[in-house]
Amino acid sequence: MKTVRQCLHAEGTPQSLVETLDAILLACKEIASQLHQGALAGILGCAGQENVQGETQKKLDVVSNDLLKSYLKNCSFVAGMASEEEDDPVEANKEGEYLVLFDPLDGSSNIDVNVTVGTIFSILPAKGDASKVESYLQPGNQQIAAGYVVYGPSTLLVLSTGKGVNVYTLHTGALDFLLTREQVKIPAVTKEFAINMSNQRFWEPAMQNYVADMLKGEEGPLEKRYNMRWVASMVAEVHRIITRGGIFMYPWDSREPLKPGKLRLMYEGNPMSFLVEQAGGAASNTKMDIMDVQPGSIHERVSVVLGSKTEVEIAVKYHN
Ligand code: P6P
Repeated sequence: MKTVRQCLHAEGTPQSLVETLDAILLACKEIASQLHQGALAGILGCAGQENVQGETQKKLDVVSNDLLKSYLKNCSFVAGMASEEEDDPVEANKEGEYLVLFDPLDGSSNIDVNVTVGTIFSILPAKGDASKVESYLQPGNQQIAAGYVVYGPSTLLVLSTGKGVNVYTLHTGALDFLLTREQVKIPAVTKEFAINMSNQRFWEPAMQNYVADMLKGEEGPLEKRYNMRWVASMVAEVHRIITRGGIFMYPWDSREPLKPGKLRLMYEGNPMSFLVEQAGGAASNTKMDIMDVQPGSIHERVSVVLGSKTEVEIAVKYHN
């Protein structure tokens, strides 16, 4: 079975990008090892501090963030990085050609209840001074590569450098990710939706109407019986969609009306949209493709509707 390096070289990936991805994966292998020890690693629970989002940091959030920063700083091709857990960008190597943005441990509220979490990463070209926020504010359509590592029953890497999406499984013996699914394609049609229904009364009417029509099943205007999933871990939801299709939504809601949504554009919305589109799916903020959104700040949020292309088009139609 092929390794990540072998696949990347076969795709003609520049060595600088291969090394950058390798640095990310070295960190993720250590994160996987710590996660799978659970309570025995003595790093469950809270770190007793908050991140820039005002969220309580889990010890593993901090450990994961520090691992990624450490490996990426040691990679000469990385000019700088931005993290959900860092207020400001972190400069790495002045001669570097890439910016790496990441959510080191997405869904970390699930760790203490042993539910799947993941690391999400996005790679942009380094333009200008990597210590300046402006260098990072590039739309998602500028991404060179994106991926996630999902720490579930097995640890998987889902990666694209713009030439389709491959899935690799961590071989714990060899401690290497081996190719297990090549050129994954998301079915255009689906019967499975993922949304946090407890927020229903806070959604805008268009989203309320769309979800209500899905719940009407075969007798409703969408003429099919839908099933629902909600893991409360974006990486797990997106991985299910990459694997078998579906639509995932975290829309704007009136609880915090000044925010476009809960999820972050730069290191959640954009990398996941890149992967989903590379696998033949679609990703919208209900008004435009997520990857066309011009970021105004590193930690800005975005409304997310992504997955099976035909279903996303239906959802967007309700909003226009
Ligand atoms: P809620 C995890 O905290 C996260 O950022 C995403 O991974 C997940 O999809 C969402 O928030 C869950 O949010 O409001 O259902 O807890």
